Amino acid sequence: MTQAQIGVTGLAVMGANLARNLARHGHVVAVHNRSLSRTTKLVEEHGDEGTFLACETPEEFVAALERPRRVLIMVKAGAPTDAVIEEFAPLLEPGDMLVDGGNAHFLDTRRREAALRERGIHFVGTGVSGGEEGALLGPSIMPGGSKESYAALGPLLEDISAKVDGVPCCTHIGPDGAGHFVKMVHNGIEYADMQLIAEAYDLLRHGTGLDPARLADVFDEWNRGELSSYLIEITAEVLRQVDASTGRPLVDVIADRAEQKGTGRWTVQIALDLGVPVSGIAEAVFARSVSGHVELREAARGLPGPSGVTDKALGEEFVEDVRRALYASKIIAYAQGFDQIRAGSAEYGWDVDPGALATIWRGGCIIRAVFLDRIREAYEEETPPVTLLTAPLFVEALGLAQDSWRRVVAKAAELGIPVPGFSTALAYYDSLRAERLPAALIQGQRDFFGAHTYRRTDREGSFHTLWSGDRSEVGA
Ligand code: NBP
Repeated sequence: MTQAQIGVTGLAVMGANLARNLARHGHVVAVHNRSLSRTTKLVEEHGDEGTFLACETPEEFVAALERPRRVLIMVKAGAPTDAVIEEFAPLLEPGDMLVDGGNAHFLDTRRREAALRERGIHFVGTGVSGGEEGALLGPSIMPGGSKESYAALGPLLEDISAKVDGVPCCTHIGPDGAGHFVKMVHNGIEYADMQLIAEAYDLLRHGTGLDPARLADVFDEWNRGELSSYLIEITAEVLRQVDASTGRPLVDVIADRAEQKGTGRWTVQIALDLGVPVSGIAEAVFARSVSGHVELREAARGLPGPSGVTDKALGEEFVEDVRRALYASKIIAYAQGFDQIRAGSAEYGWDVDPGALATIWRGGCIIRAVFLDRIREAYEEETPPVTLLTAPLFVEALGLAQDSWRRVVAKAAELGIPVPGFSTALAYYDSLRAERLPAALIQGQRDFFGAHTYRRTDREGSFHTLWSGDRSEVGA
């Protein structure tokens, strides 16, 4: 009887497309779904793309797999994943692999991995990026879990992943929750990137009065340079789209309330726990929430602002300023995201290789961009930079962009156009390069009201000023 090299359970859009991708690459794939209709539909519609073994029950599904068994779970993240694990784990044997390709929280993945390890089962929390199309044609894949499981699973996953310059967009990220952690940060960076592009659009649309069709040309042009990326490419597509029912640009008809599924929020929550300033991602998450606060926005709509939002005097030079400001802000967002990955890796002992990560994000995923090659190069230097900002090629890029960046943020403030992403990126840049920060004053305030003590620049130790006494200083 033919045995399947891998099984996929959960055949909604992502699971079905991954199963098809595997089958199209010549792998025999066992397929299963809680409700049989999805299994039947997949085989009826795409059965000719490869060899699928359609299974009605978990028992039949497990029996169809060669050993060690590889089971890819593609169900809704959260309780459904636990339900599926509980259903399948008792049917598996030591050495088998349960791969969770859903968008799980990495702490859940750590919990599940530890519990299944006790039972001898490898649990492989795997980030998958690229949406439905990526799942079918080649996603970027970020598997965590044991090295042993990667040896058995990696070749299959590399096979179906996107390829850039012949290199698969899939690599072993690190133990337990590492894969889902980096996928979470990937999504956080995606939020920041999208927000920055949206701000660039807003500045050009409302600052200079360019219409969406003309702006589509601007983004197309940008897509031919250092900003070249999937997100810039689709921005041009969206801006060029005309609404069939009204004849207006589609972007003017879409309600301006951005939704979110939660991975951006997780990124920020975890960054707060790790003490990593990911202000670009945080502003992007908050900007989405501001957009959704309809009552607040309606209540505040009449508040005073500048008399006009359009400055017709702004021409091609401003367009170039915005392009440079976007590139500089993007460098900051990615630097912050990679910093969070470094902090997470240190906290959980994962030993994540940031250069390898930049390599597998070059294709397949939503943030795929030429820019990722620059990040890969930065980490390939003999002495990798502490922050991407100090990698020589980014020092040069930021140096070239910074005048434009400042002009754009100042102009946005003058015109009353909100640019939280651009502004926070510039503030982060200036904070890191500052000789002295006003944190010294904050330490003085803390010592004043709470005797929290402070350190001095000229001596070791902690000190306290007797604020309500004679204001002399004592050692703490
Ligand atoms: P959904 O997230 O919409 O999940 C639907 C699937 O989960 C169906 O197969 C459904 O079975 C199954 N399911 C549920 Br709901 N509860 C279950 C339970 N208790 N037991 C067994 N199966 C259960 O599917 P998706 O959009 O294909 O995404 C799958 C995973 O991939 C998610 O974790 C998602 O976050 C992640 N992801 C999605 C994307 C994307 O672009 N959509 C990208 C990357 C990752 P049923 O048919 O019987 O209801």
